[in-house]
Amino acid sequence: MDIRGKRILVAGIGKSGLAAARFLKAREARVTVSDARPASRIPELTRLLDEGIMVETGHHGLLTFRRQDHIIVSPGIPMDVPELKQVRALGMHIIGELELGAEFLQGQIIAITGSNGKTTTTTLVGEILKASGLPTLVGGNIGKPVTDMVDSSTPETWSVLEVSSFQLETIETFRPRIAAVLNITPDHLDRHGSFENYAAAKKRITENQTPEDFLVLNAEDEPTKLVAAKTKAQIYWFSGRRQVKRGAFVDRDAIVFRRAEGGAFEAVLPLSEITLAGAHNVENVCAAVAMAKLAGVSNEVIRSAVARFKAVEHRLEFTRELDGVRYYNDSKATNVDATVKAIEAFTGSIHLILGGKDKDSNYATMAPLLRERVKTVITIGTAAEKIERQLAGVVKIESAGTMERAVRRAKELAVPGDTVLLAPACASFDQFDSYEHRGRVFKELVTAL
Ligand code: UMA
Repeated sequence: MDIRGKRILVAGIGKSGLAAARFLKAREARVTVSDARPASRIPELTRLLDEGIMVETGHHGLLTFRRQDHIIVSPGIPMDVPELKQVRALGMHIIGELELGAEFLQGQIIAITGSNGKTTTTTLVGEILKASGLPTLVGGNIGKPVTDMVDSSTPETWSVLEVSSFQLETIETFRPRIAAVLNITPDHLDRHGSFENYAAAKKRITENQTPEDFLVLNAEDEPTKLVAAKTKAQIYWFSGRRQVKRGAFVDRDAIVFRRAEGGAFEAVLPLSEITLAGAHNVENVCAAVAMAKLAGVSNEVIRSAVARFKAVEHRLEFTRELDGVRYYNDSKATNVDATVKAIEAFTGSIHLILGGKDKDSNYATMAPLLRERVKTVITIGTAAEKIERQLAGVVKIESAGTMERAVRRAKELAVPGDTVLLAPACASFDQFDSYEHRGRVFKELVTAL
């Protein structure tokens, strides 16, 4: 994309917007940023103006949008915002921050998407590649905008990117050398409108791949398997349960890799060396093994990097044991499927903190599992009423409202041997800045008990 001297609007002044605006300014574009938040809630405002970036706050102005050569959208802004819809109808060039950054990244890209497990898998692949000595950068939806990675990249770099459905909605040429879809389960239905639209956005990860590229797919997840029909890339599978034609899978008590259909298995690592809890994490490790093998990493390096790898913060993170009760922070469980996976990681006696901002989710699907393994559901946030309605009669439910009350109540209810689990199945934005903020508050409250 031609940047120098162009009028470019960046919509949204969050992490992505700030990074994109500065990236464009450094390349001599005439940059404007536009954010629906009022000026008083944008701490970076004065600094942006000092840097020569024009700022629009409090609304998105149609005129501002129309005056541009290009528009860069932050992932959190839906394409059906009226101003974007209108300029799109006029044929204006609109891309996301991921597309912009990826166009300028040097080296090769590994891109990982999925409803759950993205962050753990992305981090793990990054650790394995680093351990093998390859120049590696890790970023994307994980919290580091891609435009922020460009200056550190070289032709030898492997950039391991976590990519979300929001980011994939606004790609054009994004082409990973290795792409992976871990799973597709209902999430963000409030934004995408339907499961089909959400799955379609995820599938776009492979739309520019060629036969030289690789696509790693979950053999156990039906919606993910359908992506195979959409690709020109070479498909490798992963499975935590059975043999796959080619790819990484669990064979008795080890993860093995088979490079070619009908070929021999190579033992990569014993399951006993995986420190992460839960069957879903065995799947994540299988996916990471497949990607690392395709990037050319040796079995020894993969094995030792996996053995060293500890849970990422806020993903089934062990927080504390107090009076025989174990507390876990899975604040990243922002949808029903992630919460199901978190519950499945324990055998029973769980006090589960559920709730936050609803995303059009159906909590009733958890009923059988809750009956089997959960002693109490403690609700928080604006979704509480819906959760209580959908789960009435399934399990004992207590309404706590806030995290503080929820943690206190969980401590009162739990007896030695029980588990207190924050796995809220909702977004955090009704009470917190982010799921990280929510997880930190939970951990502080638990530590203070
Ligand atoms: N805004 C507007 N107009 C709107 C809506 C929002 O101006 O109509 C403004 C907001 O006022 C705010 C800004 O846009 O100032 C926020 O932009 P954003 O929501 O895109 O947030 P960023 O801070 O740029 O963070 C984004 C990702 N956020 C989302 O996709 C919602 C981060 O993923 C990501 O780490 C970051 O870019 C860097 O790449 C977070 C996330 O929740 C972790 N992702 C979802 C998920 O994982 O489920 C997809």
